[in-house]
Amino acid sequence: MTKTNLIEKAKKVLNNNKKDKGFTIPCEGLYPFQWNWDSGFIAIGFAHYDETNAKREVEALLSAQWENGFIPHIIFHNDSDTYFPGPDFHLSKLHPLASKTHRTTGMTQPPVLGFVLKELYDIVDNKAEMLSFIKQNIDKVFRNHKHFYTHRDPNQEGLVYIYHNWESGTDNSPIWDDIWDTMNPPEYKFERRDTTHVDAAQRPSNREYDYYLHLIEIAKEHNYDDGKIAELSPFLVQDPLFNAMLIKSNAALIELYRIIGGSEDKIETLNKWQTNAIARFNEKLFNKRLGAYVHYDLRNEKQIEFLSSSSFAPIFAGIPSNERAITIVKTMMDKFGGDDKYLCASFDPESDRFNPRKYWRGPVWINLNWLLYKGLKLYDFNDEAKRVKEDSIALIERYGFYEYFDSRKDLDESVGYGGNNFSWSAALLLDLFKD
Ligand code: 9WN
Repeated sequence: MTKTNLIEKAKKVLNNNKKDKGFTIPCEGLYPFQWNWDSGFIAIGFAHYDETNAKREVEALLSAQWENGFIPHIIFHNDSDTYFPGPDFHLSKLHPLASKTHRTTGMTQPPVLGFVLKELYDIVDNKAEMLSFIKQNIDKVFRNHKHFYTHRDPNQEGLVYIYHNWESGTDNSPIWDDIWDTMNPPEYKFERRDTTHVDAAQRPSNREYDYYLHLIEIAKEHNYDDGKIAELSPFLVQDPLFNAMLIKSNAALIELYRIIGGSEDKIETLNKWQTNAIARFNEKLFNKRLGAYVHYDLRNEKQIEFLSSSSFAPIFAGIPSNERAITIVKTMMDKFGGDDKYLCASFDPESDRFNPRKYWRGPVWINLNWLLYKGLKLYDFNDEAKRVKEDSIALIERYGFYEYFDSRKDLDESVGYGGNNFSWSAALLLDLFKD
């Protein structure tokens, strides 16, 4: 397929997934609502050819922001019975400060909006118009960060926690397996919808869903109160991907406030958060033996010693020193980057927990590749960046706009898995082509 054809196809995927209310679904059937970090990546894609849609995407997400600054992970703008669990399970209204206009979940996702605003500004030609849009919305993102640092950092150490694997965005990563072992939830009766769209072998198991639902039940019992969740949730994790997204977004807000002018107090606050966050991140989340960053289990007070694509994501936010970045990239290339593999598997291909077909237990995801590509360029690893970019394009060109892909090369079958016509694969391909 020529580059032009691929670009036209990508736009078609995005346009078809766009809904009248201004938001874009990740893909038909499997994910029929608005998802938080998906929308950020989708807005970047739209910015390359339709600025209005890029702005509407961000506005649709922010329209459901809670009164305390929290931005939820799913916005149920519409009804649909093709997804479980829906709004009646999540019941966001239990929280006194939840959105009064939108039904949402009571959890969030990696906070990409800050750096997405900066990307939109960098991409478009009409900077003045985009800056006026950013001016109208930037304080909402600042309030969101304030919420994180006030309510999700119980030890006031600069790193925020997630209380659910769905908040990480890397839902069934083997990283969580040891946490599941500390829990014993009931066997819930529920009807899975995802496995009516996608082969069950590519999705989490029913038992895993019990854990997922149980964590929500605990949060609901306490009306989604952050303090109670910090005290009681068996899942309390400082995630390197999540915190790297927040740090990158802090940096973007600082730059944007500087361009706008007149918000010295906010810049000062952001700088304080940023200095603490980066120092603590490097101290607490780096694992020397593995040569990369890892997750920290805050409930059980220990590092979770496994490599995943999240282990390398901090390069996107400029978190490691140049010296440490060399170590991290070496780990990535040695373990994930052999000639027989596409970069970058979502989990350590050398681990016995690796499963190349199952969701976040091994497959390649385009959004993580995009973050790694940008991070590699930031540190001048230009050959490695080129490799990640070429692998991402090759996978989509050969197999289609899938949700995730097998990292093993030369298989005699399609290696595109999960949902097809997946929005962020299309959106980020547009961005990779423009770069
Ligand atoms: C739960 C929408 C989302 C992505 C996540 C991905 C998957 C949902 C699910 O789909 O998660 O949020 O039901 O499996 O893991 O990263 O945002 O595309």
